[in-house]
Amino acid sequence: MSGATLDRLDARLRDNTAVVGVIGLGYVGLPVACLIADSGLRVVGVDVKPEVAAQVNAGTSTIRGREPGLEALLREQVSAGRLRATTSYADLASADLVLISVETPVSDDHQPAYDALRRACEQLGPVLAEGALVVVESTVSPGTMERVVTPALERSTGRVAGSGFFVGHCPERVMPGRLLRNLRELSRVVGGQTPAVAACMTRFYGRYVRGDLDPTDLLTAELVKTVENAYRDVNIAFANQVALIAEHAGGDAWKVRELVNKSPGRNMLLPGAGVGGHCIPKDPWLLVSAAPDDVGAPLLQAARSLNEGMPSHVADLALRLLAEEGIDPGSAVVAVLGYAYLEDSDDSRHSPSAAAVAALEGAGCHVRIHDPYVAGHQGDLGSVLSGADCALLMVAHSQYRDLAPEWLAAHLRRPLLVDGRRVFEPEALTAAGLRHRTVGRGR
Ligand code: SAJ
Repeated sequence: MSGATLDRLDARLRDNTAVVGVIGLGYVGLPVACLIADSGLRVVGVDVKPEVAAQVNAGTSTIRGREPGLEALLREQVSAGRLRATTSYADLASADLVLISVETPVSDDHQPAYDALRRACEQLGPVLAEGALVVVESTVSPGTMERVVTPALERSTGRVAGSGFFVGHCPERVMPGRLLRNLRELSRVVGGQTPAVAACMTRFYGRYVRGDLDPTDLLTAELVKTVENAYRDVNIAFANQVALIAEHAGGDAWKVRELVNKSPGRNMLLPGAGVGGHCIPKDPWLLVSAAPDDVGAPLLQAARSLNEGMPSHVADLALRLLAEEGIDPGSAVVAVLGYAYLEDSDDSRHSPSAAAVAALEGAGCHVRIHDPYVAGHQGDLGSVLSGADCALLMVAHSQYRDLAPEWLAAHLRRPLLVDGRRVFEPEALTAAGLRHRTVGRGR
């Protein structure tokens, strides 16, 4: 039986009559829905949370933190009638193309957790129009499109992929604070079930993406996204490994990095107090899950373990400073500066600070947390520091970079500081009378 073709979708894209569904209106789906509507197509957004659908229809962004231009673009598209949100999958029956951007976390034992993805496929299938194209934008483990998404859609539609409907994978490359800019500017790998599907997808994404659109197959698209983030995790882990060696050897990893990077073809990243966020801690595990079960991916697993160990490492530096002062951890107050996972961001997902706080409290310390961006921790820095026996800097927020070491020393009950991001010049800390440790620097 000759199945449906992509001709109808192509024709509707050309005359701007295509209807696009977006499943999952989070930090990927919402800006994507706005950009597609802004490109002149009608968009139906579906989210499992009624309050999200209601907020979107009211023109109110559901994304925390500052996202330049997002709420204005959302309001414009909603008032123009090009974008509306619902919790009902039935509204996707008119969609010629459906994007899936639901969460794809990993479980505590580092396995892909596809509940949301499977639910989306199961609920979409019964209403999916004949010949529609379904594109997964969520990051998935290599092999997922073939072994999870396609079978789930074939079961729920009762049709065969490649004739009754088509599948694609176009992983997102967003970063909090730059959602719209990244979606418009960055290149995208466009994985199609067939070259014809990939070509149709590039025509669709070309409506709003100004970066390169690189057509390829489904597996390559899955590998590119998980590899690019595993690459970053391994490189951060290398910097942290050098930091641990330098501390023990009595060296300065920061000076070493500066000189190493003068060597052609070197680009050593920054040691630090840990690796947080929604991408880097998770995506390497999605790649690991595609490795052979018996051998795994030891390099990627070791990198994850090393990076996950940095928060407790810097907490331990604080405990050692306290011990050298003869302060019992059980009676010590430690001020943790920074709770977001990234400087000048309010995003605290997978925050390394949470692990550092747990390590300090586990040793008996009383911990105070400050962060200028994270709700609940935005108190006055001076009062958070006063009465503290030690400060542990976890995030290189600008507010902290601008502090004078003398001001820190004057506000702390005891002049002890651990600098987890080398925000300060160690010599300036010493001159201000602080006893201090910096990650990556030996005594
Ligand atoms: N970090 C270090 N040392 C470094 C760089 C980062 O310790 O040299 C830490 C950060 O403090 C943070 C974590 O790693 O806790 C992640 O930082 P990140 O700069 O990688 O920021 P993310 O998590 O927002 O990464 C995103 C990713 N983009 C996408 O997944 C689409 C990543 O691939 C990008 O490289 C990164 O943004 C970017 O720099 O654009």
